[in-house]
Amino acid sequence: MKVAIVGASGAVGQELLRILAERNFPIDELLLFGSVRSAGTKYEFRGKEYEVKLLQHNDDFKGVDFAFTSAGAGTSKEFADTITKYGAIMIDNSSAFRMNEDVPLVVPECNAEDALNRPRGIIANPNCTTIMMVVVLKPLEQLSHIRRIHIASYQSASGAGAAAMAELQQQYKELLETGKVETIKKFPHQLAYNVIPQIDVFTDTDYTKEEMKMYHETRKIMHSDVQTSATCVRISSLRSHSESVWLETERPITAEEARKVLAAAPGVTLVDDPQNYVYPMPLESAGKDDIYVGRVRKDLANENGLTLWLTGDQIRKGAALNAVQIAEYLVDKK
Ligand code: 2RA
Repeated sequence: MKVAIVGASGAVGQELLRILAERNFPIDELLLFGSVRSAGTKYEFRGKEYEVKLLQHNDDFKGVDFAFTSAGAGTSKEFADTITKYGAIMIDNSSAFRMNEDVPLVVPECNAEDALNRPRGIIANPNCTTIMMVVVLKPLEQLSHIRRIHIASYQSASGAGAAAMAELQQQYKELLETGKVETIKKFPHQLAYNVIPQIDVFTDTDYTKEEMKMYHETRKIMHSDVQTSATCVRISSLRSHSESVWLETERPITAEEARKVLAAAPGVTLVDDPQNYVYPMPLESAGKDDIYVGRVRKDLANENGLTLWLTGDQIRKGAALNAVQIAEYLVDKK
């Protein structure tokens, strides 16, 4: 396979390199692309050095089988035709095409087969908070249709990229050294010792874009009429997002039933022994592939309700790993 990574220097681009190597993805030729800023940077992959090329409108994508793009929605929109012109399958991590009718939005554990119908040669990777949640919802939906979901998310600095992680660390350093935070660029407020109830910009629904992504993307991936209401919050953990999820099903399902299907579900690890202080936490899910779920219990405020807590590494399953799993599914289908 000839594989390209667009946005190779970013947090997701770097994780893609690690995951492709770890999973032994069949690569004969690897091309790395980036902006003027990252062009010329060298990275090692399976013992060989690769230099990042400047992304341009030319024939660089001729012969490419899979192009993993993670350089922002603007770049994806501008370069989609250039990337797919010679038949490369573009697996796009940005929000550029997620809700387009002619672009499938895929989480392999939920709707892998949607990836087979891609009229534009583009497959969209959903937003991280959505991916993590639908992996857990899918086995529950098979027990009984999920009608409604309420979510509060607890999102790490890493969701805003490598520079945001560095900014959080810098803020703690400044607090220790001077007692005052000087560096606030990536977040609207100081994040160190704080929580910020805003991720992305507000829309005219009074929900943020991140929260609206959870509404629309969940319906598209699950082929469902489910109603979703989310509050997405940035917390000062470094890596791995968490979500508190309340769901209402058509028939009541017990916590035991839910635990049983979750324990058997692909991509999910059940960590649910609260009496012994055992539940998922971001420090433990960071760097791991699965979505960890626990605190599974009946919703005391709703007869048909169930509530649970999940955490997952959003750079891995929430982005790079999901993209590679889509490509693996397509390689298997060939
Ligand atoms: C964040 N992953 O945490 C989100 C952006 N989609 O910022």
